[in-house]
Amino acid sequence: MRVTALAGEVPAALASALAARGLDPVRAEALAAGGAQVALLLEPLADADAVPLMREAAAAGVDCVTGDGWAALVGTLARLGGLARSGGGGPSRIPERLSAELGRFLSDRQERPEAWRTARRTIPLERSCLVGILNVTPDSFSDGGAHFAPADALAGARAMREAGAAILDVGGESTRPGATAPDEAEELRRVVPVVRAVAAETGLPVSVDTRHSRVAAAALAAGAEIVNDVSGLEHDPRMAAVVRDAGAGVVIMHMRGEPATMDARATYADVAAEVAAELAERRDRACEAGIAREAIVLDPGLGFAKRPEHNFAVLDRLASITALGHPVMVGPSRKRFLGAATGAPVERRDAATAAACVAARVRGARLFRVHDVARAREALAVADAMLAS
Ligand code: PMM
Repeated sequence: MRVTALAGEVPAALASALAARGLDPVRAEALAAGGAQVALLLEPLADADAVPLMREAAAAGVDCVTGDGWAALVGTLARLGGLARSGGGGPSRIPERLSAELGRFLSDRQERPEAWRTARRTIPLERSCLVGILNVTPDSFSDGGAHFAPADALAGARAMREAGAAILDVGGESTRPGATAPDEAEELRRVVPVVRAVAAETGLPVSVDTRHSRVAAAALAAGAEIVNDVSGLEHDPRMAAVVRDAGAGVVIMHMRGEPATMDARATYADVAAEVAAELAERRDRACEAGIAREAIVLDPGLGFAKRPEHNFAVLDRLASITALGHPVMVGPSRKRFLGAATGAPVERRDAATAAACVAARVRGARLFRVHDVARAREALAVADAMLAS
């Protein structure tokens, strides 16, 4: 059974109003957080668990609606905490596994990940963190060929650093829908020299965008410190061990199937809940493989096995993913769903990209993978200033 957050809330406004009236800021924050309304979904729910859950929820002051194999709970964090503690297996209490899952959900949700641990440093995330895209591919959908030669890649990396990128993401495989993958030797040949030069010359943390453990291992040895795996560590069974052994940071992104076939798998009944649940499973497997929790960033995979309406729903309900307690990255840059909303062709989607980044920032994302770093950074500076207030 999995517990999924259905919506976020904004206790910060109440905390700041209380602090402005003289309450100790730490107490104001605790009070505001405890009083915030939270909606969540328990699924799948065994029939036998529904009755004790409804009874204990009523006793704890939590609203509970149940259906065929699921329950939705709405209540303040303080009351949901009380419900989680009512476990213990006695006849009048909720079953132990239910209270344990609920307790785990509430403690994940309380995590405020303000930093990301990589193989070489800790990257602060109090403010928006811009991840510049360096695709060393001849055929990426939006910048194909622009950085294909190593000298061009280095010039692009320097320009992105000047524009405010805090991380550079080097990829040698185009993952656009329907793309055919290069063989591993070709991917290695494209990526490794660029990673080595960019890491040495810019001093910025470099991530390698790959689904292949051999490419990841070679890039990490050449100076990369993060693995950005669009398959969420599913494609290559050796990838998790490579990340663990290097102590690398890792982006676990959501996708279904393979880039060549993923569009056929864009079917969801409740996209935000399903993406969050599938990411949570991949996160759990990564932790079981020995990857440190502080090394993991989650990404909903905008444009991967998602139709335009799915991408907008996931952005709006990013709370389902931020509630898992990891920093969240989004990569809306120049993607088709932005064209669906604006009518703009791929070469004129940077304003829409910046708008999508701001929307995601307001919903809790901290890392933004973009082509036009300067434009996104300017837009996010406004969102950062607003949220810091
Ligand atoms: N999108 C692309 C490639 N890699 N990685 C992460 N973490 N998130 C993304 O959204 C993502 C990615 C495809 O876009 P591109 O061809 O412009 O790089």
